[in-house]
Amino acid sequence: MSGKGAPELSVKNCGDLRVAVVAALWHEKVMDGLVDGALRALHELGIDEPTLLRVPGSFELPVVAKVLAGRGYDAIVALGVVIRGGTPHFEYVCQGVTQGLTQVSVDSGVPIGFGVLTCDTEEQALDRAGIEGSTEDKGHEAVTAAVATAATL
Ligand code: DLZ
Repeated sequence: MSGKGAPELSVKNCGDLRVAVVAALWHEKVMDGLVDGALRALHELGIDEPTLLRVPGSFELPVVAKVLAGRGYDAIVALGVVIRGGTPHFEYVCQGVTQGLTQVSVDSGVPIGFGVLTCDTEEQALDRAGIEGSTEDKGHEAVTAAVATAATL
């Protein structure tokens, strides 16, 4: 299951890459799907001992990604789910996590797979979570993109 419009990436000889996954805790059912998809993708790539860290919310993903980028990982995968509520908080969290992860990746030179869902409803998020009935598997996609990028460096 790959996402609509997402390329099929062929990634080889990457079993020795050091990969860390950092995942937020908000929206447990969706997050469980994203984390499962990410770990499945890593297993398929022969990366069987990834680091998995959990953070309270998506806003905390960039700071942990920054510390991990300084610890010699070849690729990092950031997973989170932000669902629009009735306040501007959604925009602030989405902007913070997106800009934060971009800055960490570009400044450190460590690829970061962007597996942060920003959705209007939980239904949209579940459709991308890689669980039964989903049409997309964004945790899996984020790992493949990060590892494919690391393999080119
Ligand atoms: C506060 C908040 C809200 C309203 N919504 C979400 C969300 O949908 N997804 C998510 O991952 N985190 C959310 N948070 C928590 C923030 O990311 C952050 O953890 C808190 O503001 C504390 O810094």
